Parts: sequence; structure tokens; C-alpha cells
Amino acid sequence: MARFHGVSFIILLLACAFTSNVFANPYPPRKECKNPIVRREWRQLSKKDRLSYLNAVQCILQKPPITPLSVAPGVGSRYDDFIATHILQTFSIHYVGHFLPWHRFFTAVYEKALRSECGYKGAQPYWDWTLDVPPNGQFAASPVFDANYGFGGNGPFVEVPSDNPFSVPGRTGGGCITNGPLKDMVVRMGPAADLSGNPRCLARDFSPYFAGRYLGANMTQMTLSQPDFGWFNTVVEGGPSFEASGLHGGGHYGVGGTLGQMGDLYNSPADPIFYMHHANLDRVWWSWQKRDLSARLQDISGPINLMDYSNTIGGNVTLSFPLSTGVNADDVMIQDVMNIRGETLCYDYDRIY
Ligand SMILES: *[C@@H]1O[C@H](CO)[C@@H](O)[C@H](O)[C@H]1NC(C)=O
Ligand SMILES: *[C@@H]1O[C@H](CO)[C@@H](O)[C@H](O)[C@H]1NC(C)=O
Ligand SMILES: [Cu+2]
Repeated sequence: MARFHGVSFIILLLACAFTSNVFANPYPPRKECKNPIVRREWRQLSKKDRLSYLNAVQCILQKPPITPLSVAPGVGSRYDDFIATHILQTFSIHYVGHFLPWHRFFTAVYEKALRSECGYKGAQPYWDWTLDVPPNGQFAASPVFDANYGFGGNGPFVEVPSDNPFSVPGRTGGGCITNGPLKDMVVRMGPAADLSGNPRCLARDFSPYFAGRYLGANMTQMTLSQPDFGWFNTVVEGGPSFEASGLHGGGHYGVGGTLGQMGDLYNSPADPIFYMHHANLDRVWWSWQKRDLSARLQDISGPINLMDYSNTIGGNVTLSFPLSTGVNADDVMIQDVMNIRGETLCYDYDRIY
């Protein structure tokens, strides 16, 4: 009888908890997606799958844009819609708490466009740069830059005045890329915030030195050891100077240097390698989340306003902060992208750090 009462008491307690929401989590776990597409590292894909991905990129480069010309008069392709979106929001999506959530969402929306509009069957691949810097590899020899089964290589060396404050240390290129499937790509958006249309080539300006300094396993582990999202996000993005770079700047300046589009804060999605880099940054974030998943599915903070790290202008972002990719998808909230295997996003990584 005593035992029976004990059980009834627990049932009664649970019933009360459910009806009165005493124990209710303000952000209850949401449905988990069952069949995620799996993102793999570039060199884990078969050559056939690498070509399928590159063909899908060629397809989206050829599709007509959907951005109104009143918004961005220079857009010439569906690919440009994404660049214009990034340019228009540059100072509200960098050096803020939603830097990683926004770029997670943006990359997933691009992946979805490749799949639904260009018949691509796979997932967005990622580029694990730790494999391509010492002691593991040599930057320019990365399979990601392969001329036949990759995104092509560096541009020829172009001088910039050595007193140019934007001269990336160790830069080795700067000219138009000379090989690979993107050799004849027309870049229209930029430079910087210019949306009027300036047709030119895709340029790269590798800095193996910069990549070695900021993209190694040591930097990745240091980033993963951060105790909370506020620190993690800040360390991934780093500060605005080259000296204060994090993994994010390591990939952008390692590939784009001073003269390549990847080094342009606004126009960096002009180089399709952008999505390979951001998929890997996203994988670093997911790796960090997985180390304490139930807590870190809800851990979000950081400034709403550009570099307002001490919250003197605005507060921290919260899970209900809105994210927009403009014409490319319906808006969501940060909470919708905290889980890559949730209701809004449905992908996973083949391996994590
Ligand atoms: C990682 O190693 C590189 C190359 O030796 C070095 O320049 C960099 O400062 C190191 N970073 C950290 C966080 O230890
Ligand atoms: C913003 O979040 C950080 C934790 O990352 C916290 O220390 C700080 O007090 C918060 N600021 C405000 C205004 O709530
Ligand atoms: Cu960005």
C-alpha cells in the first residue's frame, strides 16, 4: 500500500508538473530530423561526387537572379543573390553574437538551393584546413585547390604597395586564377559594398604563412576549449586586425589575401570556397556544441551591435533573435538553427573534432 501511494504521488507530481509547466523548459527540445544529409570533407568525396558538387556550382552561377534590380542592380545570377545578401548585411552579421548562427543558416540555404534548383544530390562539403597546413600538409597543394577535382589554385603574384595597411602578411598571389572550373567565372558584385555590377575575374592571393598561423590543429583546439558561446564566438571570429585573427580570418585571408575576393569582408561569398570554409567553421561550432549538447543547444550570447562586446549600445542576442537571408529563404530565429538536426536544419557531419 505504501509503495502504491509512493507511485501515485509521483504520478500526481508529474501530472501537476505537466499541467502547470513547473518544470517547463522555455525552449523545449524540438523534433529531431531523422534522415540528415551528411557533410563530408572534400577529400573524402569520390572524384565523381566532387565533380557533381562543382557542376552544381556551375549551374547556380548560370541561373537567373531573383533579387530585384532596385535592391542590387548588378546581380546577374542566382549565385549573385547570395553575394548581394551578404554584402547588404555585412555590418550586421560580423563581430556580433549571431555571426555563427547567421553563417550556419546562410550556408544551409545555399546548400538547399544547389539541391532543389540545381539537382545536386549530396550535402555541402567542408574543407578541413588543418590537413593543409604544417605539419600535416602544404597549403597550395591542398586537394581543395586542385585544377581538375577542386576549385583551382592561386593567382599570379601582383605587387601591392608595402605600406598598404591591408597587405596580408605572406601573400603570394593576387591575380586572376589560371586553372580549374572557375577560371572563367565572372564576379559582378563588389568590390566591398558596390552592388552596381563590376564584371571581373575571380582572384586569389594565397598566404600559406597566414594559413599556417591561424588554421592549424593548435588554433582549432584552442578555439574548442572555450568555456561558453560568448568566448567561443569571439575566438572563432577574432578581432579586426590581422594579428588578432581567428579561424575565420585564417581561411579568408589565407585564400584571399589582399587582392582575392575571399579577403573582402563584404564580397567574400564571390569565391565558392567561401561555403567550404564556412561549412568547416560550422563543423567546429557543432563539435563544440556536441561536447555538452543539451546545454550548448541553448547557449547563445554576444553583441547585437557591431563589436559591442561590452554591451554598451545594445544587449546580447537571444534565441529569439531573427536571422534573414533576404530573397533566398524565409526568415528564422536563432533557436531554429541551434540544432543542425532539428526541425529547420537537417544535416550532420561525418566526423567532428
Ligand atoms: C599555432 O601554430 C602556429 C605555427 O607554428 C603559430 O604561429 C601559432 O601562433 C600557434 N597558435 C596557437 C594558438 O598556439
Ligand atoms: C551578455 O552575455 C555575457 C555572457 O556571454 C554576460 O557576461 C553579460 O553580462 C551579458 N550582458 C548583458 C547586458 O546581459
Ligand atoms: Cu560573412
